[in-house]
Amino acid sequence: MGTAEPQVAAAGDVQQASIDGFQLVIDALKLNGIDTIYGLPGIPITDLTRRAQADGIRVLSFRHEQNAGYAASIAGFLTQKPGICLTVSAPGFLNGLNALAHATVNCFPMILISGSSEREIVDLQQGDYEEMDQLAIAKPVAKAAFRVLHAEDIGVGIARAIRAAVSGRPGGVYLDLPAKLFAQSIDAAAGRNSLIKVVDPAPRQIPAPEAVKRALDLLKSAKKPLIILGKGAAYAHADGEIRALVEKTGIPYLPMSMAKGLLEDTHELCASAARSFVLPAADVVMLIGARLNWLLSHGKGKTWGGKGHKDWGGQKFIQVDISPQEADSNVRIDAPVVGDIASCVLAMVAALGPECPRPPQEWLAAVADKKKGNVAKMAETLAKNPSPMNFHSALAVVRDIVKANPDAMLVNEGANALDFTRSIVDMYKPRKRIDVGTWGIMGVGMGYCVAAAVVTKHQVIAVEGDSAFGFSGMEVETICRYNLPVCIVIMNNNGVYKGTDVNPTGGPDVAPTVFVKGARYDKLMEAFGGVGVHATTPAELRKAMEDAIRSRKPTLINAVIDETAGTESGRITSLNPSAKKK
Ligand code: ADP
Ligand code: TZD
Ligand code: MG
Repeated sequence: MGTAEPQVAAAGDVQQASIDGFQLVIDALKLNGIDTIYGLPGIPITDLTRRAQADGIRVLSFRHEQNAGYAASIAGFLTQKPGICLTVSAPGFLNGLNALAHATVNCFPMILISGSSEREIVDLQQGDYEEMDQLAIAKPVAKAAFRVLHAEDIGVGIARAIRAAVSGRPGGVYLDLPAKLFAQSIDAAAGRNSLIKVVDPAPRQIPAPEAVKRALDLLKSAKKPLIILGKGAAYAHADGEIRALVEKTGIPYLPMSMAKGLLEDTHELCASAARSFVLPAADVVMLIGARLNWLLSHGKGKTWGGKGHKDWGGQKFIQVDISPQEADSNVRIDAPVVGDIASCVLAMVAALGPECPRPPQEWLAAVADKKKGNVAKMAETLAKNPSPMNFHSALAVVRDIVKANPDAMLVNEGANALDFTRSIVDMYKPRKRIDVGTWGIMGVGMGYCVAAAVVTKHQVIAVEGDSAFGFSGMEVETICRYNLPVCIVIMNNNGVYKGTDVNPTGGPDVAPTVFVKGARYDKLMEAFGGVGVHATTPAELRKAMEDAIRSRKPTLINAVIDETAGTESGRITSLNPSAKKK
């Protein structure tokens, strides 16, 4: 093992070339254009990582499988090809499983490939090395799950995994490869012939003309129309079509977090700064690649102008989505348009015709007015320079840096560190902002940084809460090892939400939300040869970020933030049961 050449076995007098399971897996991935694996080696996949690297696949090794998995999931989002995460059995598999679930929940195409132990021992529960029925455990959180037992089925297994990950609504797929499979050898010609190059894995899905007409009739009847763009719209790479729809109709739009930059946040029709005005005021809302889940208050309640917690606000909804089951999941969808976003939006733009009616002037003026007021208020707050630095004064710097570097990828996680960044830092290009996603999950940070740098080759800027960073912090070694152009800014407020809680008993343990005061995360970066900077003022932060971008060196800036500055749970305090009672 360990060589890429097919082994030569004697069969009577005839010399027959054979190929093993390792090689078939590598060849099947390469045949389908997979050029990168995010993983962590060990039994039984160590040789798979070595031989994949020897065969020209980029194999990126992480310090924990969860981070490799998050990297794979976001690579899938950015490229529309399944991101591959490779792990060992039981514990490695379980570490990767979180990311697999995350990919499924966020509609990102990803394949978790895990080695597994011997089937006959696992199934009789006889206590194999790292014994676990991984396939059964993966199923509930995966879009699909497959196991391959015979080398001649590797081609089919990988083809099915790829198709399941990227077709229709994308998601996470689990592929179980038992240890014995890798060592199986079969005839080389037959083996190569068994591989499948997947044709058109994510076929266009053209919407029904009557669905398009129904949607446009409703849209044209609106007095206060609104478009909401979600990360499905960002994923679809239909940037030109979406811009054409917005600009042709002249309808104000609201980007969800990862749809920011699909059109530049400074676009005159962007209603982000008037969110709490447009949601309850709108009469017809067109959702494009966005679900009416908790992030949109389920399409009802006070956010939408409903009287009570669960009351309908009176809006009519159009929903453009690839999943035919998404409509009516929370409120009535009056006009579902099922298809891929590029085809749907293209069909709508074509059907609008040349003289498309514009929304009433009063609506546009009301939105513009609200925006102006809120933008002015924010500008006032951002202009302040308090000591110690707070989220606003630090993020005013990040905002300028991103504006000057619109191609940079922005990774963002935390609570206050997330919410303030989302509202303060404008994005100018599609798919540049990647964050905690549908679950509001902490721990995606460093995995996302690695994948974003590797996939896009652009500068990566990560704005991290100090708690959020801790979930994947050890991957700074990975970032240094691969010498990636990543600049991590830690909004260090000494804890979860803030650093000021006290232990009510007066005992020696600090409160559960509080960390070591004045921690020097910058030193962590220096341990691996990266650049560490301790920044206590906006000027120091600005210089450090500019240096990082100029040098493209792995950099970690410990930005000291006023420990009283945050609020409990950031913007979602209302979801916190105890806070709600108060
Ligand atoms: P957000 O969190 O930004 O609101 P969601 O993740 O809730 O976005 O919604 C994304 C939606 O986009 C999902 O319902 C998914 O089915 C849909 N989607 C993903 N890719 C496509 C595509 N290529 N075409 C159409 N819909 C898509
Ligand atoms: N664990 C996981 C995996 N995801 C989570 N979202 C949480 C725990 C709970 N949680 C949040 O929702 S935000 C957060 C936690 C632990 C951290 C907030 O602290 P921070 O950000 O330092 O990252 P701020 O700026 O101090 O608010
Ligand atoms: Mg914090």
